[in-house]
Amino acid sequence: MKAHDGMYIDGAWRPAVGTDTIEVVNPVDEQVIGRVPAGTAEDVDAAVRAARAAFPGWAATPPAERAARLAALRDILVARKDEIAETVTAELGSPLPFSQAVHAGVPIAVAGSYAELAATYAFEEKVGNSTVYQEPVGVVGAITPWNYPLHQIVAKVAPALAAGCTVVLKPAEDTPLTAQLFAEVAAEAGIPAGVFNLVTGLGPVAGQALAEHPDVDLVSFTGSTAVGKRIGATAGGAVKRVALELGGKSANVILPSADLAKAVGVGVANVMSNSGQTCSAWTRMLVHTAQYDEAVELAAAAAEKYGDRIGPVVNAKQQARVRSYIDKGVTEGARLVAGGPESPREQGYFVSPTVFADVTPEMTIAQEEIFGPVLSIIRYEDEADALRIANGTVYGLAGAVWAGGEAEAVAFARRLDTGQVDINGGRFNPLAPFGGYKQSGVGRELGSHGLSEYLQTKSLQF
Ligand code: TXE
Repeated sequence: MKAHDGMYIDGAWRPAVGTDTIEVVNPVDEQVIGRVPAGTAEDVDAAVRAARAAFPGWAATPPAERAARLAALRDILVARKDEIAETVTAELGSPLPFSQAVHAGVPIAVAGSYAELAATYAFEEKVGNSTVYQEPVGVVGAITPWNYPLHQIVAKVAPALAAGCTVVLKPAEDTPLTAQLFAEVAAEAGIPAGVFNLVTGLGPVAGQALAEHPDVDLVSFTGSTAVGKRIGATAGGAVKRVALELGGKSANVILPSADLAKAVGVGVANVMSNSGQTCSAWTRMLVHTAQYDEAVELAAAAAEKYGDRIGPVVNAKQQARVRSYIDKGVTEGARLVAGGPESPREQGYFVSPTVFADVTPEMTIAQEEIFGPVLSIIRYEDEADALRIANGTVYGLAGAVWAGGEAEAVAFARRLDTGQVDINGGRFNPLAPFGGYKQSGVGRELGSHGLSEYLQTKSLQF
C-alpha cells in the first residue's frame, strides 16, 4: 500500500519532526502493509499554526466557493472510490464489497450533502430588529477512530470546512492510510493550503497534544468513552467547544406485533456488519417472552451463516477484548447459541459471529460496549419492561423499534433515551442528525445539526 512518510501541513507533505513510525497491519493476514510517521507535539503545533494562518481567508471565502470546493472533493472521492475501498479493506480488513458500499459510499454521500448545505445554509438571518450571523468557530482539532476510517473523517472535516473553519486531523493509528488518501483528495479538490492538515500519530502523544493545544478552538472527538471523558474535561477547563461521539449499547426492540423473522434477520445483520465495530450497532435484541425461543433460534441460524465472511476485527488487542467479553458472558450465565470465543481462523484477528440467549439486563455483556460481532438477546414481559431495559444503560446513542404499525413503533421510539432510532429497519439518511443522549456523547454529526456544531452565533441589534 502507498504510504506517505510525512505530514500534510500547509498544503504540502512535510517531513515529520521525529523519526518514529507506526506500522500499519492488515488484520486478515497480520502482514505489515505500510508505515507512517508518528507525530509529536511539534508536528501538531506546526499544523495548528498553519490552520490558524489559513483561518481568516477561509472564513471570509463566500459559502458558494466553499461549497464548490466540497463538491470537487466529493467528485474526487467518487473518482477514487475503488482505491478508497481497497485501502480501507487493507488496513481494517472489511470485505471489499462492504468497503465499496459503506466505507466509500457513505462518505461520498456525506461530502455531497455538505457541498449542498454550504451553498444553501442560512449563515445570516433577520430576527426582529437584529441580524444574526453564524460564524465559524475557528481552528478545529479532529480526532477520529478506525471503525469507519473515511466516514469518521468526512463527518467532521466536511461540515467544518462548510462552516468556514480550518482543521487539523489526527486519525486513528490503525487506519492512517485512508487518512493520507483523504489528504490527497483534499489537495486535488483545491482546498487551500492550511485549511486542512493531517498529523498521523499515537493517541496519547499527537492526539493529546492536539486536544490540549491552546490555539485549537474546538475539539471534535469520536472514540472510547474513557478518552472522550478526558478530552471533555480538558476542553471544559479551557472553556473550549467540544463535540464527543462515544460508545453505545443500542437496543433493538421487537414489539409483539412486528414481523419477527424480518426483525431478527435485519437485527443480526446489523450487529455483524463491520464485524460489530459500529458505535450504533443494535447489540441488545429485546424480544417478548412469548416469541423469545423462536427469536433465539432464528438469530442463531442467521449468525451461523455468516461464518468468517464478516471479516476480522481491527487488531489483536480488539480481538482479545471481544473474546474476553464472550468468556465473561459464559461465566455470568448467559447461554451461547452461536459462535464463541474460539477464532474461526488460525491467522488474522477473526471472531466468530456470536449470539447469547438468556441474557439479563444487568450482565456485563448487556451493559458494556463490546465492539465485536456479539449479540445479546434479552427477554421482556411487557412494554414497560422493554422500555426500562432499553433505557437501562449509561449509553443513549441509537436503537431500533419494530412493530406491525408505524405509529406503534414511533410511540415507543419517542420514549427511548437515544439520539437516533430506526423504525422497522430504517434507512441511512446523511442529513439526519447523529449523536448521543447520556454518556454516548455531546453534540451531533451530519446534516445541518452537524454543521451548526462548527458555528458560533453573533447578533447585531438595530
Ligand atoms: O479507542 P481510542 P480504541 C470504543 C470501542 C473500542 C474502544 C477502544 O468500544 O473497543 O473504544 O478503541 C485517539 N488524547 N470505540 O482504543 O483510544 C486515538 O489515537 C487524544 C468506540 O481504538 O479512544 C484515536 O485516534 N486522543 C468508537 C481515537 O482517539 C487520543 C470508535 C480513538 O481511539 C488519546 C472507536 C488521548 N489521550 C472505539 N488516546 C465510536 N464511538 O465509534 C487515544 N486517542
